[in-house]
Amino acid sequence: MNDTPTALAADVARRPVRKAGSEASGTTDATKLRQEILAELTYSVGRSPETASTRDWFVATALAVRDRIVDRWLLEHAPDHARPRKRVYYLSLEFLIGRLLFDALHNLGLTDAAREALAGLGVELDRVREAEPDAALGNGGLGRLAACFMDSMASVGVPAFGYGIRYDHGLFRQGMRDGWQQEYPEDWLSFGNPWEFAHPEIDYAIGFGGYVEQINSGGRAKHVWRPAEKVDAVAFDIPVVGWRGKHVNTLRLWSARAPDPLSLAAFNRGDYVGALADRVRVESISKVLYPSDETPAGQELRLRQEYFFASASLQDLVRRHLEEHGDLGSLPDHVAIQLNDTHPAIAIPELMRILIDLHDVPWAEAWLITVGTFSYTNHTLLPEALESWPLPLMERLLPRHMQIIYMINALELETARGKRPGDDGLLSSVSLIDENGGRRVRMGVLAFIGSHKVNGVSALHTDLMKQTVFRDLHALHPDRIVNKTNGITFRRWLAQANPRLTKILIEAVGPELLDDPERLELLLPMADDAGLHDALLNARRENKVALAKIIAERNDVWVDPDALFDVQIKRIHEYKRQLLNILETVAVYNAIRAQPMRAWMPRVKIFAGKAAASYHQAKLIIKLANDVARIVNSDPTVRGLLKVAFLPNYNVSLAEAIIPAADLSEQISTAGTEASGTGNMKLALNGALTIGTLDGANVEIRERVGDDNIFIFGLTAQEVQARKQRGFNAHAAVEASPTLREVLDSIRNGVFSPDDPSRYRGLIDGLLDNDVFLVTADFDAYFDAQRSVYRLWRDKSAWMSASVKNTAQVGWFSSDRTILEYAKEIWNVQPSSDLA
Ligand code: 26V
Repeated sequence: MNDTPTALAADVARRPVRKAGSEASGTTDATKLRQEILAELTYSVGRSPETASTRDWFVATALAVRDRIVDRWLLEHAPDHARPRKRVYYLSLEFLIGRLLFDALHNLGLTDAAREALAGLGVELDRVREAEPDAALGNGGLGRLAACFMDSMASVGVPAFGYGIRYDHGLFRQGMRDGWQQEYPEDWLSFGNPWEFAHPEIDYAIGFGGYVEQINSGGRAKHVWRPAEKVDAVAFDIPVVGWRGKHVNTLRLWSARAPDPLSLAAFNRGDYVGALADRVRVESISKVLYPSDETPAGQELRLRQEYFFASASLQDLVRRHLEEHGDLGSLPDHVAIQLNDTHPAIAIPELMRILIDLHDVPWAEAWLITVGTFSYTNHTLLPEALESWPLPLMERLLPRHMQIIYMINALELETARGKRPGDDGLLSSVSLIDENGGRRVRMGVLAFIGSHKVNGVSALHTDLMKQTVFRDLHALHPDRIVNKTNGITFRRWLAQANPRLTKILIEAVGPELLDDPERLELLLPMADDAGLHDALLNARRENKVALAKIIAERNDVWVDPDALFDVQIKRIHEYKRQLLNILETVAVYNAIRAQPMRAWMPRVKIFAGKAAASYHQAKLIIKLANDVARIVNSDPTVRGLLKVAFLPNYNVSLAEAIIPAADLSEQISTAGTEASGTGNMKLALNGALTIGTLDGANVEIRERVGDDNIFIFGLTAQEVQARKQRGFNAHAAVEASPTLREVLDSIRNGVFSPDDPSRYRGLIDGLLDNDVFLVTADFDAYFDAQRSVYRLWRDKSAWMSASVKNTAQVGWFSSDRTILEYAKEIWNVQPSSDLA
């Protein structure tokens, strides 16, 4: 056969391969895949190979790959599919999934076939990969965790639906203007989404507002909610294929539609804008992802989003359950609903309403069903991030839910009174209604009491939950809080992101590694093997060259791939202490300037992350990083030995480029504030050494990799608490540290902001007056830990040995392990990998 693109297209046109049948599924034959891609290009995209853009090739490839997934997917969801196993419904307002092409190719074992198929058409797979927009339907850790969990549930065979919102616009695109963050709208759907199936026939009416009517139904009082307003929730499904293509789950995202496309009356009056006004207002619900903020979510639209997706998801799963099992009494036997933070917690009173008002289930039974079905994950202890809603807003938007919440509260308080008579402090702390400063509904309390299990995301975080925010609820329900330390999918964060490292690891411990990441431990006896070190160093260097190229393109800064790449990538927040890292950078800069001719070791400080649009302090920290970068990078005394780069628009794809090139991983939050962290796991897996505080999952990383292979510094969570109680004085800490003093003086006096010398006066004075996150308290310890880093870096083989020991001992942080723990201890679901 003539293999030129045109000849192939003609051939395909004669024998179109529209759908991969069962015989085609799983084949890794490049020729067949090439025909399928060409068929999609021709019949679905409507382009010829000669005129196709890279994006067209991406769409055609994605559609061809999607076809391979669909047969298995439909099989698993067939109505006559044996006896359906218990399912998990993962409710999350965020799914930070990133690009999907390599996920699907890798899990189906088609990456090489796709590369070959496209190469035969003169198209490069890596360019096609870049044409896919990042699906950024999340803010950070919580959303990325949901995406890793979707991959792991499909991989270990936990039947699951992820439920969320199909935002038209995901997290804003971050631009830089003169070092200041600028937010631009993100438009991932502008060219369509080849992974999704629109299901306009799956739609549910979601009510808002109105009033509750009490009617007499056969002698019993019955409540009927008469909403003033209705919004339709329409389903869009993305199939999620697991490792080796064995299982396919569904990510079902809801989009808001107005029941009426326009007001004809207004249109006929000539009011064309007014004719669309209602529709625009209603559809704004799924318009844009809510950015996480330093201020509590106070806006009505956010509450509407929460109820919209919680209600649609519950209506959907209740309908499915009734079809399959007939009655709602058995719901907890067949359904586990996981609440990803409190954002979907309104689902608890919604299920109560469905049971009581729509299905006549008595209260006590309804409550048992509800608690048996729900469980809740907490992701933060920061008081400002704990959700609560003003009573008047709740009363107005969800009047029936408010009645149910009052009733839940009354019963819970009665139980509490029974257990601890006369303890009024306890009663006000476990009440669903916060009476301090404007009455509000506490969503954390609602999620806690409506769930049979509540989990933290690292051992330390879970302990702190028991001691702080949930202390009294924990005393009343001592078996409810459990720990489920987070994990990451190794398929994305090792195999896809770092193929060079993966190849070496497979050669060292065997291909079974891809099924069982704990096999990485087999590397341990080779930790000092010079040949292995060389191979790893070469792979790392190539990754660093690739990152250096990105830094040159985006920041116009040249960095030396042989320098130590010191990386801090995460949301910009005061508690994560990017400022501490910048202060140390300035200290090094001062030291180089003081003794320019000393043998300084080349290092590159790499930052990336977004700040919430209204978080002024975080945006100022970004500006400071950029100001320091500008001065340091262009100072001839530094001679390129220290470089600073703030890479704009951090997202999943940029993380995939940075993590394989990192030598040092910055995990330096104030102890007790970072619930877990997951970037820490990704970086350690890829061989970076961690410099970090005893916070979140760092504690468990240290337990596994050993004290000698991690740089731990600073106050512990307990010490932080004690210092704060005593009243911490930053002035004293600064007086005790000449290095820190010089650093703060130089920033305060405008050394890095000659165009506006007072720019950082407020920042530095604020730090001295009220150092909430104890940056100054930990500075010296951090500075010393950085010196230990450089001492080890000088000894290449000692460094590489520590690096190997990191990779070897973090297999436990696979999200497959996390999901198996949830399945066993929270959901009571049997994963198919456990089935005979
Ligand atoms: C808060 C808000 C409040 C305003 C509206 C939107 C919004 C969205 C998110 C949040 C809180 C985010 C909490 C979060 O992302 N926590 C992170 O969860 C990770 C996964 O468990 C964990 O690794 C991180 O340590 C933790 O910060």
